[in-house]
Amino acid sequence: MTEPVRVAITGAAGQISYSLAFRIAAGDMLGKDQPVILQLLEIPPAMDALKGVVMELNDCAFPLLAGIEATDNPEVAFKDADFALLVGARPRGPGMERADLLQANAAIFSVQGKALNDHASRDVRVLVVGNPANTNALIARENAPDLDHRQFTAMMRLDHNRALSQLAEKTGKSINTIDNMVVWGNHSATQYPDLHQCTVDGQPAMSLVDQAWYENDFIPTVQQRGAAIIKARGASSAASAASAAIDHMRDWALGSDGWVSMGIPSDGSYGVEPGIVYSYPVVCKNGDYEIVQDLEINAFSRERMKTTEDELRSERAAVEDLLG
Ligand code: NAX
Repeated sequence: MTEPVRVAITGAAGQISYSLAFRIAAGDMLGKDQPVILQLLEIPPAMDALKGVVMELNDCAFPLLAGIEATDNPEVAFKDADFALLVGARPRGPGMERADLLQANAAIFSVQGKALNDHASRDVRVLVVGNPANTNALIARENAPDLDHRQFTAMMRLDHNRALSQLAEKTGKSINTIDNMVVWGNHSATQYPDLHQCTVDGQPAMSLVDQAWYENDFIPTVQQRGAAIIKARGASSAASAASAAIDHMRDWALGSDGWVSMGIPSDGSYGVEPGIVYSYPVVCKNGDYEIVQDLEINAFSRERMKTTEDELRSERAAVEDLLG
């Protein structure tokens, strides 16, 4: 019998987790022969709701679910965790400025970074979903000096999957004919979904669409997709966000089928400021990820990659005092 792995999820009574926890317990993230122990973190006012989630998880009688811990203490939630999905975050309240939001989340993610540093498995893989995801990942990592920076990543996979879906729809081809999709930068409206490297059925994507559609339709649709879903559903993306989180962790642990986009600590590749958590095209194998190097970047792409980098630099500047 394979030993269970420990998967911590924060914001476990929230709407993303209501899909995420169940799919992980069903084996969608780590495979149908890998038992999991879920370690669920919430804040005290949400502990009753979390009890309900635990009751439902039990009622699914998942064969792979080897245990559940529900707690409001990060040190308990992250104890020996092999995977940590940091979903819980402070939402923007009425009248809250962007800087206030960054600060409120910085307070949460610095505590969680310390708890991961002191209690998680030394090989823990961390995915930050809670917004502003890239900068929250930076804060958590700066508060975890005993772990490697590369263990802290931010979720760009939903943006990547949205880009795949828009292109598949436009070209009338299925998702699995598309290769080399890239989303650069920040999980925000400045992100840059780039089709210049992308192919559909082996043909360059840019030869199949016109520049006007690319600039005026594709890029803004992907950038604004979160807002469009809130408008339509009256609530933000949840099942698709959970699915993207599962894709991200599965590929990181088990290997990707080609290129995927991940928010990772910049090593200066493509001239991006080192240290900020920037989305790059990566290939995952042997439990690790590597940036796809030596891509040709034209002036159009360079300008957009810089805009999203500048936003991440300014986010970092706004939380400088909490960086460990
Ligand atoms: P919900 O508000 O439904 O759930 C968040 C949960 O987190 C709540 O139950 C809350 O009690 C809990 N929480 C707050 N502070 C906490 C703390 N310090 N420790 C533990 N739990 C805490 O939000 P949901 O729709 O699930 O979204 C969660 C986060 O994901 C938000 O920040 C959202 O902006 C972000 N998203 C990020 C995406 C990405 O691609 N990176 C896409 C989807 C989503 O918008």
